[in-house]
Amino acid sequence: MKYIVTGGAGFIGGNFLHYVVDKYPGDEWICLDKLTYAGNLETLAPVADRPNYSFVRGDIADRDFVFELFRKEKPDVIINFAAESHVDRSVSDPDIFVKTNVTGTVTLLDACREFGIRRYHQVSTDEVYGDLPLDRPDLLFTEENKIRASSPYSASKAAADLFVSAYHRTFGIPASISRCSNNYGPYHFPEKLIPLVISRALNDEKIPVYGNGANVRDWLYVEDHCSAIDLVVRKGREGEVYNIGGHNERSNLEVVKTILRTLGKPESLIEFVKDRPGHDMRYAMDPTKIEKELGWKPKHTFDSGIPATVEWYLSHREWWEHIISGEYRNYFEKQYGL
Ligand code: NAD
Ligand code: TDX
Repeated sequence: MKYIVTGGAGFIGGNFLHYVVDKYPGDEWICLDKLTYAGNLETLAPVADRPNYSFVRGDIADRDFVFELFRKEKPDVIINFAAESHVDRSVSDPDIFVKTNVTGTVTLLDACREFGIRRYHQVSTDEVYGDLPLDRPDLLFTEENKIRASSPYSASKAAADLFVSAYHRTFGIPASISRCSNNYGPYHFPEKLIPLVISRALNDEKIPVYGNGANVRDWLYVEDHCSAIDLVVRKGREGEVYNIGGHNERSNLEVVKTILRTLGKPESLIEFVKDRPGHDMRYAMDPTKIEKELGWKPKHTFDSGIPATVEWYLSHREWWEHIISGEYRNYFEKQYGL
């Protein structure tokens, strides 16, 4: 089988390729990535020399390019990780989120219509369900929840999901969707909370916490997300949505304090800053469907995943130091003024 993995030079797509390329040596894996600020070929170094892996640079929203690639490669499966993924950037520049996340997804679906496909899989997010209140811990997102996006990022991911479902129903595209909670782990770009805290604390720099730090996220170690996607693509039913999450809810302040404790750094590094506009209060996933139907189970808890992640950032300083010394520095100064 021939797979095209879009966005494979990013955080989750990169970890996914590390997970599958050696596990399935009889399959062919093509990474398609535009290499935006978030894409990094250094992330793909662990698989770069494998005979069943190759890389092609391109934009999923470029119709001519995508159609030509499908004509040439005749892929069996598309797994679409490619996206603009940072909520704060979607607040300052929504347009690119529409281009990549919506137009890019529709372009891939149109190529699937034109050339045929065995499976199209859309990597989506819990953020399409909006948020939950802090005072109702009994409430979790199920696949039946309404789509209710809050940010331009989540609106663009929700729109993409609706196109995937519509193309399944109208054109019979054999498509599936998975919606995962917040990921963390190796190769996570340091604009996101956990790698931002680790990289800044290691340099004894201030840690910006939005609002009062009470917002809750449901954290999943990235390898567990990868195993779930692998299962859904191989065994999940067409036309279905699968929620992915590991019941690891933590407030942002708890997350920051846990990392500081793990690194032996003082809590005085914490600086409360202006809140994110429209900031979602709480995400919490109910993964019962994927557990019961496909037998998926996460291997990691927050208590085992955080030390493993901190350890990875300590032993891969060159990976993130390259990033924070580049274009990202300008973004950080504009976003936080710190
Ligand atoms: P990321 O920002 O780290 O990586 C995105 C990748 O997509 C980069 O390599 C980038 O170069 C590439 N890309 C961007 N625009 C492109 C385009 N137009 N054409 C081709 N490639 C393009 O993102 P991530 O955190 O790895 O997220 C991957 C997917 O998982 C996204 O669809 C995201 O919505 C979803 N998701 C992320 C999380 C999370 O916690 N990070 C949780 C749930 C779902
Ligand atoms: O500097 C910060 N300070 C802070 O308090 C940053 C960057 C974040 N935060 C807060 C905002 C959120 O409540 O931490 C929480 C996590 O923030 P992010 O790491 O930006 O993630 P989030 O907005 O929850 O979205 C992530 O999970 C769902 C991914 O970036 C999305 O791509 C995914 O769909």
